[in-house]
Amino acid sequence: MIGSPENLDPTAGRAGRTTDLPELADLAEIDHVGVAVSDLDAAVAFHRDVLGLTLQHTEVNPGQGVAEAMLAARDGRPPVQLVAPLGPDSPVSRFLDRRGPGLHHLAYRVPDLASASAVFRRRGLRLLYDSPRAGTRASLINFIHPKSTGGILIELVEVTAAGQRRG
Ligand code: V0V
Ligand code: CO
Repeated sequence: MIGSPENLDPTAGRAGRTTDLPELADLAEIDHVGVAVSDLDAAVAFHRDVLGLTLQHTEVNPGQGVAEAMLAARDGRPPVQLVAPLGPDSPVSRFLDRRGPGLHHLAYRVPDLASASAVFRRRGLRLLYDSPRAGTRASLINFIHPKSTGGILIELVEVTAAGQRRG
């Protein structure tokens, strides 16, 4: 089921915002774009040495089954998050098997993940987790299933005080 935007009124409030909905999930900005890779070192080398992005951060996230690297064009701009599977049970491993390397998810930052998740759940979207889980740099994360969004795996990210970064 794809969430239907029947309440979208492009003339109201912030351009194109759904102001007549009773509540807003409050997507703030794009936090990062996730890219699935099979060889993290090779992908980092390409994005850094060929594309010229700056490597900002690397981390292993056993809960998500990935090793990751964040690279950005400029400090303060949304990074690309390269995610490589830690093993065959990783969701990224299934993705690579089925589709091969490439765009994997789009992450939006929200001020309050629990309430944003609740808003989208009430709108009928399929949230993957009942409660927030650990993301990169001490963030809290949840995902909206691609079947609810027209084919995009959407990640919701709440930056915590412990993991303060750009902006
Ligand atoms: C699967 N599908 C996708 C997709 N992955 N579509 C778009 N983008 C993706 N990334 C499609 C797939 O082609 C099938 O469509 C359908 O979804 C299958 O859904 P499923 O049977 O429910 O499940 P799986 O086994 O394909 O798994 C999909 C989900 C899984 C989304 C449930 O990947 C998952 O749990 N993801 C959340 C965790 C994750 O991805 N972590 C890695 C990033 P057809 O063929 O049936 O039409 S970690 C991260 O970002 C971190 C740590 C961070 O930012 O802090
Ligand atoms: Co991510």
